[in-house]
Amino acid sequence: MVQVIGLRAGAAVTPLLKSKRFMDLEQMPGDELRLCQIFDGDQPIDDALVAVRHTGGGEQIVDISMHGGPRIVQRVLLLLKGMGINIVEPIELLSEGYQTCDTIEQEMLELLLRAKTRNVASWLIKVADKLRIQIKQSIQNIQEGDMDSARRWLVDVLSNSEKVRLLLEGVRVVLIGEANTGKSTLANVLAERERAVVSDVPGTTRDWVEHPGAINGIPFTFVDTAGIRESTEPIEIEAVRRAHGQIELADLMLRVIDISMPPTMADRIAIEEFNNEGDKFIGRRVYVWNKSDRPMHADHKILMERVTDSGGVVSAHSGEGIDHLRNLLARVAGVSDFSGGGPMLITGRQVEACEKALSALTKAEPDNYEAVRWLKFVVHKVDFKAEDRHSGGYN
Ligand SMILES: Nc1nc2c(ncn2[C@@H]2O[C@H](COP(=O)(O)OP(=O)(O)OP(=O)(O)O)[C@@H](O)[C@H]2O)c(=O)[nH]1
Ligand SMILES: [Mg+2]
Repeated sequence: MVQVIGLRAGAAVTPLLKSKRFMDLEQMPGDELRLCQIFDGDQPIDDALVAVRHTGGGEQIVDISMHGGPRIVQRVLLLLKGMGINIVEPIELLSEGYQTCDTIEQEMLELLLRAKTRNVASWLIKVADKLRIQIKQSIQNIQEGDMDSARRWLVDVLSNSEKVRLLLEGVRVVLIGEANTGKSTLANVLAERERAVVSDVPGTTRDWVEHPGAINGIPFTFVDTAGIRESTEPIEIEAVRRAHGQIELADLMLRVIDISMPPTMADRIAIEEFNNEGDKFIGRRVYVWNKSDRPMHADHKILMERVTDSGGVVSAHSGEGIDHLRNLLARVAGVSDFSGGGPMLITGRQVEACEKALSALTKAEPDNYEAVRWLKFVVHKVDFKAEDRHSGGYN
């Protein structure tokens, strides 16, 4: 939703909108919603529901709820900007205290604006305080000569930082498999949304489609790709090439096999790959046999036995096995035990500072002063060069 606020905001946005009924947004009562079309010049670009609120101070607040995705919203923002409307970045909406917060708090607030689930948002709010407390504790440990505790904590917190990326950006699961195995249907079910185009014509999906979803409050993105099959059609060859490109970007690979059809050569090769130690996806693969509501082709039994803890049998239609699959995906991604736990480093800057602190502590002759400085830097970004090494001391 785009919100336009200001004196005569209604009049300002009226040129963008058309509706069946004559519409003067300035006069529109506050308890009405109106269906409009948004125009870029003569070109309609989206439908929108529009409401106008009139504040006591003579300002108007126009809410424009659009139908389309981020690109449409971006286009509307550009149009508004072109009309002289000032675009406010989310960060500017943070409270006035933002500038005076310490750096951990500021970074947390910035990430909070992008949190994809409620769970992640509440985790972020708590994690900043936990981190600050732990950093202070580590500084105190070093000052008291207990370098081991500080080192141990740093090693521990640094080893968790990859998990933070999954929590913030979401786990990326790419669905691959032969055409018509039910990848799009399954991606919809997993994301608990209806979005991708599904049909019984093999080769329906021609490009990859992202379905944002969540498993137990952890964001997941399910990436539906074009079915992998031999084709001489250029568009389809390109789609398959792009599917392979998506595999490279994924955290997990979910292979979908049609249980009701005879296994194909590609299915058999995939089974061989599952336990191939040399493969970079080892431990990050989940295989499912979809369409369990149909009679099973006997040849699959032996293949399934070769894939341990695979994901098993599911039906995107009946829902059989879907809960098990969702839990398995969370487990394989390493986020199933996430309960908010202890402190974590939430930005690259924090990770870098902790790495420097750790390396200062693990030198042949540990540099405690340097370590404390980097730990303090995690909490408060300061310009090191401007600080005199000998003037400040530890505190
Ligand atoms: N019986 C049954 N049919 C299913 C199931 N899942 C998908 N289908 C059907 O299988 C057909 C293919 O499904 P899609 O989801 O389009 O398959 P796809 O793998 O995305 O196909 P491409 O995009 O062509 O590669 C559709 O007719 C679906 O309704 C299932 O669990 N059971
Ligand atoms: Mg598809």
